[in-house]
Amino acid sequence: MSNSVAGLAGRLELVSGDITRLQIDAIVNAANAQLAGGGGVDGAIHAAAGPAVLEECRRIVAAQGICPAGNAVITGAGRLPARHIIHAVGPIWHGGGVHEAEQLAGAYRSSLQLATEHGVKSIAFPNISTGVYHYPKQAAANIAIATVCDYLLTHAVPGHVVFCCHDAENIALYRERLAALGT
Ligand code: AR6
Repeated sequence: MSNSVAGLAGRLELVSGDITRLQIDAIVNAANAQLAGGGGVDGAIHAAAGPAVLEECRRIVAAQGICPAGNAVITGAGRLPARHIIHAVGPIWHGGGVHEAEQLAGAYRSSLQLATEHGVKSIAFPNISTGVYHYPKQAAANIAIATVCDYLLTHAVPGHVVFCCHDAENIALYRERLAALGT
């Protein structure tokens, strides 16, 4: 690990539990390309945020089309304590040969770029693509942490990034990886 990455430790945090409960500027949703809502963390976020957010998603798709894997859009957060929801679309795992890694990194990077553009000071990510989309969790954790670290090394905003893990396997993977960074 390089010294510069070790210096990021204070800007990274691991939290376990429900992302909808976090008091933070922005939470990231693991959305589908249609931004149509669904199960998993997407279902939990829309259920907690209320219908205004799904309506905003519909307007975005009507205006600019679907959000392909590797990209993200930003909306308000409805009834959630956060100020923004960033809807990131991760890849469906097809075995690793159809650019899934680039798309997963893109989902994290696009979310961070939106956060910077909107002055988001703190942002929480779920473990994008590791549920219904079946991305292998170890590989996804490595990509998520590496992509966030790369971005933070060259951007002061967002200042603080939370990895919000909901299942025991992801919590253990992130704990181990972040400990290696000194967090
Ligand atoms: N807070 C934080 N993390 C959660 C929560 C929660 N409340 N609930 C689940 N997770 P998934 P994907 C974790 O399936 O694989 C949807 O139907 C969960 O442990 O939500 O990107 C969308 O509409 C898992 O590690 O998202 C898409 O169609 C992680 O969230 C599709 O699923 C991601 O699991 C996206 O699939």
